Amino acid sequence: MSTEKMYSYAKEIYAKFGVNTDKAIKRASEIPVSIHCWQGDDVHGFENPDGDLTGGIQVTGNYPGKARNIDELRADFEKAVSLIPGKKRINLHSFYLDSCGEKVSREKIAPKHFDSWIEWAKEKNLGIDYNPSCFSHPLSADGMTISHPDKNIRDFWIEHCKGSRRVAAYIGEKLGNTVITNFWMPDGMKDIPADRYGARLRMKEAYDEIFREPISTQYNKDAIESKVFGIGAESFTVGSGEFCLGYAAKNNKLLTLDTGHFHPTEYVSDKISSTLLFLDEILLHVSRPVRWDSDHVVIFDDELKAIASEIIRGNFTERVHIGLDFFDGSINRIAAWVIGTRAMQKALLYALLEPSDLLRDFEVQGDYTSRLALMEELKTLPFAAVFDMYCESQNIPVRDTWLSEVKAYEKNVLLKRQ
Ligand code: RNT
Ligand code: ZN
Repeated sequence: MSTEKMYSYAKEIYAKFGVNTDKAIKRASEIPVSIHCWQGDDVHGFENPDGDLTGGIQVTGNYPGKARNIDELRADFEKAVSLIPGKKRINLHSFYLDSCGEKVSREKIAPKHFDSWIEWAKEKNLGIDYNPSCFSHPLSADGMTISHPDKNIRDFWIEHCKGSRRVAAYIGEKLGNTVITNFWMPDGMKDIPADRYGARLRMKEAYDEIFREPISTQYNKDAIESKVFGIGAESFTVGSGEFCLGYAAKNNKLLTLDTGHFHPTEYVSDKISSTLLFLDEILLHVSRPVRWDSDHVVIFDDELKAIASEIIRGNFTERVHIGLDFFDGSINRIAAWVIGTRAMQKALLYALLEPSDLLRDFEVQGDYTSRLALMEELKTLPFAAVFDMYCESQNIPVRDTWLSEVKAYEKNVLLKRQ
């Protein structure tokens, strides 16, 4: 049956619940999703071909064909976004700079190193987001950066972060599109610390210094990301949940909620409504923790649906910035981008197809029977037909037809990279 036929049937069913599927598709297509560049090369960057990934995060797998340079990464990213509906941004780490072969120390990374990214993003109609890279570096080797007890090391990272804000502001101005800069620090300790307060005080003072220079929020907005633990930082992370929430609330920064950065029974979907009472905006790092902060590829699961519903029910699309953060080196990396980002798009559309007012009315009336009954029935409405139409209307492959394109690209491009 054609996509149109299935869609018209679905449209009729959703209309019975007062939901307009055309409008839902249009709204879904307007919500930007920031796709992380680092899925394309296992968080490696272009700084050091032999460098290891450090900072307590890990990529496993050795699937052939990973991008080895800027051109390959861009080509792979272009392939991926051609298979994903909706509005897209690219999220860059500073060690993805274009230094034209020159070695540039992190604290010297400057706006000009992103000129070619800006040109490319304009051409591809992508917004850009940004991150200082405070890991995979000799000066982060003992697990501390901006909270390091050694002032020289601290200052090095503070300089890098200050420079990152300047790069981001430059990109934002050139693109005429605000960049969100995410500050994630790996700082922590494997074993029980003797002075938690001291380390956190150093981190607070470092952030104060990093954010001292006034930069228009028209060009750049700063976000800080908390974390509960990392590999080699199991006993203590300096930038804990309370630290980052407190800092963001007091200093008018965005808080980054990564779905893998909380205890396993805590859910980011539940944190959105609380944090937005005290913060103007937040950034999400949508990931999929499996037993730990494993950064598995995002799938269309219950927590993803719950996150999207919270954003849509509260009408928070201007205040919640959606970024993805997963990395898997054990499967085709382009497929990983497509699977994860299409899952996010599905979740947004799914949430937009919910008759939220009806559910809320049941709740207010205390009719929890109807609330649960309707929530269950909604799960088996013909959602797939609406998602197919969303893809088709944007000239994006419908259902699994994108996979053959990735397989062909693997054969013709990726496997030739050996
Ligand atoms: C690490 C954080 C962080 C990184 C990226 C590469 O646990 O989630 O956001 O994954 O910045
Ligand atoms: Zn993250």
